Amino acid sequence: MTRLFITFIISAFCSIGLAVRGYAQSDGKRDIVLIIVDDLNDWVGCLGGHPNAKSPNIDALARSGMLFSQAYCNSPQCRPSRTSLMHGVYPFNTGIYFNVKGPNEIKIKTPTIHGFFESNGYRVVSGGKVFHGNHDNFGDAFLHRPKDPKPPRGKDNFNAMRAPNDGYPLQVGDHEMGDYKVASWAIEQWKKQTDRPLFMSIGFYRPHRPLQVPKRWFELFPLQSINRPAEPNGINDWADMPEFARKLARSHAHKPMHEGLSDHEYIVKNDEWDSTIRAYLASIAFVDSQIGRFLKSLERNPRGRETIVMLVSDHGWHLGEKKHWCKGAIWEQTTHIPFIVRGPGVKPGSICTQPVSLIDVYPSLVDLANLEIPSWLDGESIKLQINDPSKPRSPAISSYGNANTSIRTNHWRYIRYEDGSEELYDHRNDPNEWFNLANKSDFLKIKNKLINMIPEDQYPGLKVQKWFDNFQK
Ligand SMILES: [Ca+2]
Ligand SMILES: [Ca+2]
Repeated sequence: MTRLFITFIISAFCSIGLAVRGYAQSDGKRDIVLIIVDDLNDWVGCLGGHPNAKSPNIDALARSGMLFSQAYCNSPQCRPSRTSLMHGVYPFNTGIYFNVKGPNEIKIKTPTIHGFFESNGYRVVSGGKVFHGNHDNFGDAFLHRPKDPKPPRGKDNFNAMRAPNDGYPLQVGDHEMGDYKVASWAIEQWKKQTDRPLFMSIGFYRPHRPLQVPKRWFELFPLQSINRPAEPNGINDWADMPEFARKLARSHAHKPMHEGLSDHEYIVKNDEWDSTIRAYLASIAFVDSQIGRFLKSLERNPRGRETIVMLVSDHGWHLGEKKHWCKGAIWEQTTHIPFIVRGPGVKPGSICTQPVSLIDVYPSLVDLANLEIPSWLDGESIKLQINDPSKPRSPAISSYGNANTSIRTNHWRYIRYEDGSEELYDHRNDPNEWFNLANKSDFLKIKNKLINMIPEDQYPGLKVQKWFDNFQK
């Protein structure tokens, strides 16, 4: 009896000790970690985008929090997507639509998510590729994206203007890779004990091209085991696609053709479809392991605060679906991304199928930090869905220029292009977007409803047709 009583007293004391050390901070503030993966589509286990995909650490994160299974980017390129995410404003409200600068872009004056948290007393640190291109250093610690090792001389196929057939198994250890260094840096930042709560953004670069990672990650995916994306059985997917959509599929983010061939035609001609899928899968498995290294370090909890972890990608990626490659389109495969949140009040293993998009990251993290959401933000917090995943949300809006707009509700995708042509897909029956219903009279009512969701008064932008004229003669 006595021993049991003593054990009880000791364990009660330890529990109190843990509570004080753990979650009883007087200011009630939470640490926040935002992980952004570059060019990662839905080829992760928890989203089921590809049968060969291996992403055990991202999947474990999803199991420990809430997975938003219908999450989208607002722009299918790095610069506009990340600018929109970090400032919390839609591309159609800024004119920032493409990686190339447009003539009408506004200079955003409201603070980035980093600036917001800094002015609210957070220690802000940021490492790896978080912004696209130039940005000022900010916060307490900053790490530029470290460079990656290259293949031996004459073996490097990478050229951003060329087809994405640049997969190569590097003969180096993981520790030589830039993403490994980013994870190590983030682990060190996390360990620092400080009075202030932490806002940390971490940008991982793979599976962005070049698709070059250490050899052992390629070995997880024997070439014979690779599955190509599904194709409609006996139907030409292009048959019901508008001419504008076919041109978009042929384009490579509006870069020149390869001696008259599109990325897809070039890759098929050179029999490099499977090997490129393999290199993309290897790149995902590699980056997943680096994300896992960092997530493991969170178990230490040096500041004793509750922690919110969010993981997203900046846009999706095609590997031959619709005979399209890479980004620069507004179909499911280009826009669908992982979007996971873990933290206090988030039920482990929960899934929300309502649409969410990157515009919602900023207000959601502010809301989850129990701060007031600034009025200039365009997105909506996900707090309502964390409490009840069935609560409806506004559609995800993706822009590729001011007149190429996609509306994604949880059942439908409607696209209107700058020449007025349209696509309409019913995701309940057609998750691959094979059957364009835009010209079918039975669907006129839903189509009109979706058309009404396209924002009016969008900032002007470059016309995509111009690129077609230049590159697809
Ligand atoms: Ca990107
Ligand atoms: Ca089709």
